[in-house]
Amino acid sequence: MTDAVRAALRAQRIELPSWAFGNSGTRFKVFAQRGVPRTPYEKVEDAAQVHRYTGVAPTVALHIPWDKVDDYTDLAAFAGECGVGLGTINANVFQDDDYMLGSVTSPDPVVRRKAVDHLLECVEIAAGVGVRDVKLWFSDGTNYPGQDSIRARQDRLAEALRETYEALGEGQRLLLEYKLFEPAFYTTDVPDWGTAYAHCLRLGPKAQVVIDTGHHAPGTNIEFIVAFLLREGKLGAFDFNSRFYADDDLMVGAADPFQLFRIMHEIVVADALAPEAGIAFMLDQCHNIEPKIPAQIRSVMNVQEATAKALLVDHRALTEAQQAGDVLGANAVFMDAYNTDVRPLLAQVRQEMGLDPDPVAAYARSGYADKIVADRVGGQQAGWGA
Ligand code: PSV
Ligand code: MN
Ligand code: MN
Repeated sequence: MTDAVRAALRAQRIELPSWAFGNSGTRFKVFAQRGVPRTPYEKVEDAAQVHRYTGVAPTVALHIPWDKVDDYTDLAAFAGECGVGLGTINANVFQDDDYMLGSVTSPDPVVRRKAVDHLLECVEIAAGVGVRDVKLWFSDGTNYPGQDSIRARQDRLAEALRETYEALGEGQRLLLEYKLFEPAFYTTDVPDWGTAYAHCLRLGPKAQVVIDTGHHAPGTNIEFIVAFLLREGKLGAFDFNSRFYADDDLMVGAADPFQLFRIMHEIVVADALAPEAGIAFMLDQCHNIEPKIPAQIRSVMNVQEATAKALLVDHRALTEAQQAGDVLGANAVFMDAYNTDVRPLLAQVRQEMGLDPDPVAAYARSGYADKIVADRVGGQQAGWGA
């Protein structure tokens, strides 16, 4: 059993967000850190450090235009030299004055055209560097009852998604991310998994839903959503992070490691962990007060720990207890796995991969943090505060 568990952990893949490496903050203050990347190339370099010490984070997601470069093929080649590859292309139609009343759902057709053109540009960028996924999140919505027609906005959304979907190449996917609220406070045009699911279903097989773990009402049973979407073949990806209150973007597994375990359990039960299963496990986080590279390393480790625990669930015993109606027995099997200390197992997995068993310590010893402080003067913001 542990051979299979260790093999699954060695094969696991977690994608890093380029924006986690830049300065970020809240709407109150961005605390600048020294040595942060000044260019997308430097973000890729930092992401490569995370992969170097964890061995399971070989791709870095880009956010356009935060990571706009003249030549994406060149950036992809540079990433290759650093030992990583480019991952999901994230569209950004939420930081332009034109989008005050929405992007693809704006009442203004000129604004809608501009937004869809950006989505098409993202599809093209992805295709140009052989990337499978284009991820769409819309800040679109309204602040006041009566401000705009809820129905008309759904029609405009469907139209924009259709045009983008039609542009996808062979093997490409459109990933639609939902979020309950913010920045819109009354209605949001893609507020929940049901809305995202319904649009993806209409679009076709290349459209799938993204679950950002920070995008739900408090108390939402996210693992139920995971189970449902997996069963329907409509779960495309995760944006992992954790939250105490709203969309906090804290390190995954920091606020609620038990929830992360429950999510990973549904993944394991559905046999959806391996990269071939097609679920992209991405981080979507901001490190406002903590050092960014170690925070990404810690986040990857947190996902690995939850995954290892999920892989250790005794499924035979669990099924037996479930079928016997043994409520407490089933729960005990589940909790036994959760309460296992998997850190020695993961240390062993890392050694089998030729890595240091302690990625955080290995990175700290490397001197990279001092080097970037010395080399890089004047970091750029991740985009949120820009
Ligand atoms: C929106 O809150 C979101 O989760 C989307 O995924 C954006 O692309 C991302 O944050 C940027 O951090
Ligand atoms: Mn997200
Ligand atoms: Mn978010």
